[in-house]
Amino acid sequence: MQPLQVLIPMLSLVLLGQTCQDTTTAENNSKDWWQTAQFYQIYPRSFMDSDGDGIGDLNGITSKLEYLKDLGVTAAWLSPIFKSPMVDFGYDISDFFDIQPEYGTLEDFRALIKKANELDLKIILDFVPNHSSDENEWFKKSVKREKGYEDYYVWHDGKVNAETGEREPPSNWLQAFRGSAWQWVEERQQYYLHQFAVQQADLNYRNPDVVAQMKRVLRYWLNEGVAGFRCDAVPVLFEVEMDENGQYADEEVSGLTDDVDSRNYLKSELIENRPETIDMAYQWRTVMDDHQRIYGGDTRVLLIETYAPPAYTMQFYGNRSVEGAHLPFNFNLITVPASNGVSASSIKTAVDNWLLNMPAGRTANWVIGNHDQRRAASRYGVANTDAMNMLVMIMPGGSVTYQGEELGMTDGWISWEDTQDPAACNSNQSLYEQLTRDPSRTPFHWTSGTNAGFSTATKTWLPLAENYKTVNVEVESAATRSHLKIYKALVALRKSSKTLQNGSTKYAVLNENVFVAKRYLSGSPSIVYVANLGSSGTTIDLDQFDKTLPSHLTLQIRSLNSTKAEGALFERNGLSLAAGEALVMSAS
Ligand SMILES: *[C@@H]1O[C@H](CO)[C@@H](O)[C@H](O)[C@H]1NC(C)=O
Ligand SMILES: *[C@@H]1O[C@H](CO)[C@@H](O)[C@H](O)[C@H]1NC(C)=O
Ligand SMILES: *[C@@H]1O[C@H](CO)[C@@H](O)[C@H](O)[C@H]1NC(C)=O
Ligand SMILES: *[C@@H]1O[C@H](CO)[C@@H](O)[C@H](O)[C@H]1NC(C)=O
Ligand SMILES: *[C@@H]1O[C@H](CO)[C@@H](O)[C@H](O)[C@H]1NC(C)=O
Ligand SMILES: CC(=O)N[C@H]1CO[C@H](CO)[C@@H](O)[C@@H]1O
Ligand SMILES: [Ca+2]
Ligand SMILES: [Ca+2]
Repeated sequence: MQPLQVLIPMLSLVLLGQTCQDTTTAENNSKDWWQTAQFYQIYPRSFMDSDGDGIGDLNGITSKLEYLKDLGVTAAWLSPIFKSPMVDFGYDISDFFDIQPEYGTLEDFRALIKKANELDLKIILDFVPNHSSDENEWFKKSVKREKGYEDYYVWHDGKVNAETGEREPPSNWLQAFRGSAWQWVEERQQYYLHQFAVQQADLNYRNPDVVAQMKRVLRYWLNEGVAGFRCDAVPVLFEVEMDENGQYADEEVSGLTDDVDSRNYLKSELIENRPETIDMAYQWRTVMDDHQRIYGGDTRVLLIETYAPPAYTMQFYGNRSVEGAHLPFNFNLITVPASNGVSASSIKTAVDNWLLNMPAGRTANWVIGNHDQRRAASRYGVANTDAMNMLVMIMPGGSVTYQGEELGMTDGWISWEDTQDPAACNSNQSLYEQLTRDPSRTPFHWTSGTNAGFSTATKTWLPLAENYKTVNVEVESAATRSHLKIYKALVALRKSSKTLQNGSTKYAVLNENVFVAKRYLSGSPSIVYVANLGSSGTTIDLDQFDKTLPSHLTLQIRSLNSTKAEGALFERNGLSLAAGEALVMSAS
């Protein structure tokens, strides 16, 4: 009996592996919703304030869902809305099963889901698995070593310095917001680990109770009707295990900076990108799939936040026998060197980094901004706003918009006195502007009126960006041409073009400033994208890119300052492009 029992599971594992491999290599052109989706990130604190306290909230979001519908968005993902002392603006959760009171109630959340369902919009929540707030009940119980909670967090006695006899942290590890990753707790007489702020204690994923508890969190919100999760800071989930003496090894010095408080001062090999983390993502995928199998409905998605190297990031997709995240976020366009401008070759490198490393049969995705980065228009240059929005929309797979990118919103300027972000507050007045994430978190611009129509309060939680009177939904909707109208045209094209949904992709750098891409599908018109990212005009011959293109291309969508006419035909050779001009053309 014994050998047979062992054999059967092994056999089915092998068969399962083969079946999955066939599916991924087979030509499968019918796409699931998330594979061509337009995702839109809402930063709830700054989207819409319904009750005049200067802080965005759930009812505010609900009141603006029609705007998202009108944009053509498929799914909105909300940055954390859970109960939180707001040390890291919701990324420090004190109750994973409840809503932050200043954002609303569970009833408000249900109303939001109901309205979204009516509009056929999907809602995705932010899952913050790595840590909880130090005000979470779990943490309080763990401090007291209450039964069942003793090992909920990563606790350690620390080391005794042989020379001074004084107690020191267990290792030299640094937190993301400057300083040691270890914090002493007098009551428990131990240190706890925090990869982010002191108030964000790392959960202990080597404890099966923690793993089970966090799956409960996922199921709880799936039961409330969400379409999936975007998982925060996943690569830091697991740290290296203790050695045989019960000690944690030190990270080596990286040589990247001489600022000993900065995370970059050390390598992050022991505290990031561990293999155990990948498997946890696979387990969460099973939670998503099980939920759909039991309750029916559309695929529940798992999106993963990772800034890791491709060899690590790509593993999140799954392997031959196990499915992983639907989409590990592609941050390559975010991490390209860009400061009020960007080069065509770095765009190509970013695209290569994803498409050349992505396993066969997986779905790509494109992200140009989020609440941790300077705004896209500020980084790539205002003149390249449309070029970048076009790029994320014409490339294959899912595309992600951070609120305001559709308007070309730029960074707000925040004084040291008004600074809110812990990443900046933990530094000083001369350093904070390099570290702050506040400029991309300023309130959304709805109108030219008071507080850009975001709030009726006398003071909003962060000041508004100065240009809100000209860069806003009201003005851009009324204008004949605007970033907003171009964005909408792009979404509409994505939805109607078989080529953009199902086609293959080819791309190149034509000269130092021009990036060009083609999407093609047999029986359907090809789509050609050209962008002059430079600060002077140029003329290109598309022959150098693709000799199979027809001699003339039809202009479909042009960047704001382009003087060409939509619907007009352009010769593929001798095509002139002004500085910042970007075009989407079709070729039948
Ligand atoms: C093709 O992909 C879709 C969406 O992922 C899936 O529902 C369908 O079962 C797949 N078809 C085949 C033949 O594999
Ligand atoms: C796929 O991942 C699972 C779970 O982490 C692992 O057990 C298995 O060995 C992996 N298989 C392959 C082929 O890499
Ligand atoms: C369009 O041109 C105007 C006038 O030259 C300039 O101020 C503006 O920044 C340009 N906008 C874009 C998006 O290139
Ligand atoms: C701010 O911090 C940096 C780095 O720790 C230091 O060099 C600088 O002198 C500080 N400036 C002020 C005004 O405290
Ligand atoms: C993609 O191709 C498949 C199979 O040819 C087809 O069923 C599907 O409708 C196509 N999708 C679009 C958006 O055209
Ligand atoms: C892009 C993003 O969501 N970044 C978050 C990563 O996680 C830390 C800690 O939870 C947050 O501070 C960031 O905002
Ligand atoms: Ca409010
Ligand atoms: Ca961790």
